[in-house]
Parts: sequence; structure tokens; C-alpha cells
Amino acid sequence: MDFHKRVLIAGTGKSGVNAGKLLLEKGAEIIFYDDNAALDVEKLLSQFKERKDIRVVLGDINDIILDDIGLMVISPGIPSDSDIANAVRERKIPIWSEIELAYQVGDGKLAAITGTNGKTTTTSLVGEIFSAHTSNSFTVGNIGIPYTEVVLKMNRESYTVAEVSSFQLETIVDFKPHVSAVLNVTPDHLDRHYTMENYASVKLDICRNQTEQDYLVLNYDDPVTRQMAEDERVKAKVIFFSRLHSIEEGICLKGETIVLREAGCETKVIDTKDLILLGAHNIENYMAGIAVAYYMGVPLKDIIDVLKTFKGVEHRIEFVREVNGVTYYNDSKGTNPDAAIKAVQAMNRKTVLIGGGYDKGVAFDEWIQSFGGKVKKLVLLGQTARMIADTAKKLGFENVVIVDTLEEAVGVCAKEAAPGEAVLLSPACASWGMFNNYEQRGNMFKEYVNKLGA
Ligand code: UMA
Repeated sequence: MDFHKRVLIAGTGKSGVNAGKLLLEKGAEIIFYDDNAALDVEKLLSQFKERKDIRVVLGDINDIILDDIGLMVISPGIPSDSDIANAVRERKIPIWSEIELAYQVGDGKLAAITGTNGKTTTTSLVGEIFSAHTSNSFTVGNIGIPYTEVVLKMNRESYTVAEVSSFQLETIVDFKPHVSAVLNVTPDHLDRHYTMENYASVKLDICRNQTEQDYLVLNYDDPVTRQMAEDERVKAKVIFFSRLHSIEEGICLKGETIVLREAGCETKVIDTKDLILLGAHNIENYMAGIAVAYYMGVPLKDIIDVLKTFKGVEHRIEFVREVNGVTYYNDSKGTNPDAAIKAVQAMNRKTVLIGGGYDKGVAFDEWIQSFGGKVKKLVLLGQTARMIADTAKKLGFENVVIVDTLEEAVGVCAKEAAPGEAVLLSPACASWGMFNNYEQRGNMFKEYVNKLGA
């Protein structure tokens, strides 16, 4: 691939900055573009050693610049039907997502995991399995480490696992993992993809360049992902996993034991009682992780060793602290109703729940219906607070309070929760609007909880 051309990088967050560094390393000339007219250009350029030749365009971009680029690398946060993407596409100039750029440069064996929920936990599990198997391994992508950041360290022997979002998959071209996985598809990001059909279709694009030599791991229990096996884009060998059904081929439960069934043979993988993470959804994450690692060529014995010690990820039903007999959990990663339902289900006591945030155009009815007498009070904040409160009222859940800040929410919860009960931050919404990202929201929650007097 010839990078000796002028490349427009849309977005100056983590993805854009690391794509820029990689492109400079490869000899390209780069121009940054960002919608945010108030962006701190000095701060952006301070991240680069060779800054004098980097151009930055904020707000509007003129035709002369667009006419003179050979490629645009687009950050995941910028929709593929945005004005900038449309203007570039009209000129028949290729648009690559940041993961496509990394893929073009990278080397070694690649696994990629998508799905509405569980992808960070599953990617992190596979990453731990890879790093126990080889010192030459990388965990990248939506999980928070841009693929372009580490790609130059890769070689033919590398094992990489990438968490990929629908945003990143929208603009792939040749991106081809050896093993891909779609864990589940439930309503999320409908402000960006408009319909569930579009959203599911973008997710399945993860496999569109795979061949018969590759593997596609799918959840048999989710009707959307089960159906994906029939899609004409699927050339890879499909490996199903199932928590609810006994399947002839793939990974499933036999009693309380996870087993691998392959070509008529059954191999015991692990008893679920030997796993640390709780909840049915985590059994599915474990199964998907086992399938991905196994078909990437990691021996089952090495996989099992890591399964026994894997403790999960930060911000995902994370135990924070016990104060005055009340247990606080941080599930800031619960950024859509389905993820938040799983967190409520995982609670084994009465719970005061903090929810609300950025509006992604999804409904909250199922989330409220999942409370089932377990949630005693709902504390709401952010753009969706009023809408959620109205839905709760409609469904007969009246114990709702709207607050202005997360700190205030923690204070209300501390007063409301009795000893033996739980406080759970699991917003069912993205953090945008009030926070930079879900990590910041989760970290601030932990900070406020840690300030509560014992
Ligand atoms: N921007 C524009 N125009 C727009 C939108 C954004 O110019 O229409 C600019 C912003 O002004 C900002 C920059 O783009 O300067 C931000 O780019 P970005 O939103 O793509 O964010 P990055 O910092 O590059 O982080 C991205 C992912 N963010 C999103 O997908 C929104 C991170 O996923 C990911 O960890 C990171 O790349 C590394 O791969 C976060 C996320 O929220 C965790 N993901 C969504 C999710 O998990 O649900 C998909």
C-alpha cells in the first residue's frame, strides 16, 4: 500500500491521533479535520514530534482541500453519512475506518469481536488468553487502545484480538480477521444506524472478507445472530455457541459444564462453578471467548488456565465498595438497555439504580420491566432523564427522582439504600453530553462513592 499521498484524517480523538502518527511514519502527508471549531490545536499538535507539516482544518472544509486528497481515514464517532464523508465519497476518494488503516499495515493472526454487549469482556478474556500463550500479542480497538497505536509492533507471529464496533465496521474495505465473532444484536445506536436491520447488517460485515479458511463465531441463542449464518456474505465456517441449547457442533452447556463439540467428539472445557464472573450473560462471554481463542489455534489447556483466573473488566458490574452495609457497583459500561438489564439481573438484593444519559433513540420499556420488584428507586440524570421517568410512570414504576449531577445521584442513593441493599450505576445510555466517555463517568462514580463517610 502506497501511503505517499495526502491523507485527510477526520476526527482528532484517540483514533485520529494514532492514525496520524502511523501515516506520518509511513511517509504520508496528513491533514486533520474536526467538526469542533473550538478544538485546542496546540494540544493536538503537541502530541506529534514532526508537527510543522501537519495541517488542521476545523469546522468547514473547502473544496480545494477535498479535491486534493488521496484517502480519508475516518474516526468511528463520525457517521459515514456525515457531510464530510458524503463530500469525500462524491469525489470517489476512498474512505477507510481507522481499523482498516491498521489492518492494511498490520501483520500476524487477527481475531475480531463485535456484538451489542459483552464485546469488551470477551475481547479482554481472549486478550488474556493470547498473552498467556505468547508474549507477542495485542488487545486493541473499541476497548480503548486504537488498533493503529500498536500496529507497527506486530509481525507474522503476532496474535491480535480487536474489539470492533458497528461504527468502525461501517467503513472497512479489506479488513479480514481469521476468526470473527458476533455475540448478540439488541437495540443500540439507532440514532446512527436508523434501523435494527441496518445495525445488524453492519455488524455482520465483520465477516464479509473472510473465506472458507476462516471462522465466524455466532450466538445460537440470539435469533438475530443465529439467522446471520444464512447470510450470503458468510463464507467462513460458522461456529455456534449456546447456553440454552444442546448443539451438535460448537460450544454449549452440558449440565453445569461447558463442552466443545467438534466432528462428533465432545471435550470438557470447564465447570461453570470454576468461573469467577457471575451472570448468564458472562457464561455466553466465556463460551464466545473459548471459541475465538480455540479457532485461533490456542491449545484448550492454555485457554482453561486463563478461564479459571479471569476477573472481568473495569466499569462492567464492578464492585466498588461497601459503605454502611450498602454495596456499590459501577456498571458505567451499561450504555444501552440490554446491557443494563443484565446488570439488574445480576443483582441479588434490593437495588437503588442510577440511570440516564445521552439519547441514542432507543426505548426504555424493557429495561424498566426488568426491574421486577428488585429496583426500589430509580435516580435519573442526563438528556434522557425525563423520557425515562415518563416511561417508568406509564409502566407503573413511580419511585423516580431526577437529579442534575452524578455526585447528587450518589448522595440520594446513599440516603435511600438500607444496609444489605445495593446501589448500581447502570445508565442504559451513553455518557456523552455530561462526560467524555463511559470510563470518565465510571471513575467519577467511584470517586464519589469513595468519598462517602464510613
Ligand atoms: N467528531 C467530529 N464529527 C463528528 C463526531 C466527532 O469531528 O460527527 C470529532 C470530535 O470533535 C472529536 C473526535 O471526532 O475530536 C472524536 O473521535 P471519536 O468520537 O471517533 O473518538 P475516539 O477518541 O477516536 O475514540 C474512538 C471510539 N469512540 C467512538 O466510537 C465514539 C472509542 O470507543 C474507542 O475506544 C477508540 O476510538 C479507540 O478505538 C468508545 C465508544 O463509546 C469507547 N464506542 C461506542 C460503544 O462502545 O458503544 C461505539
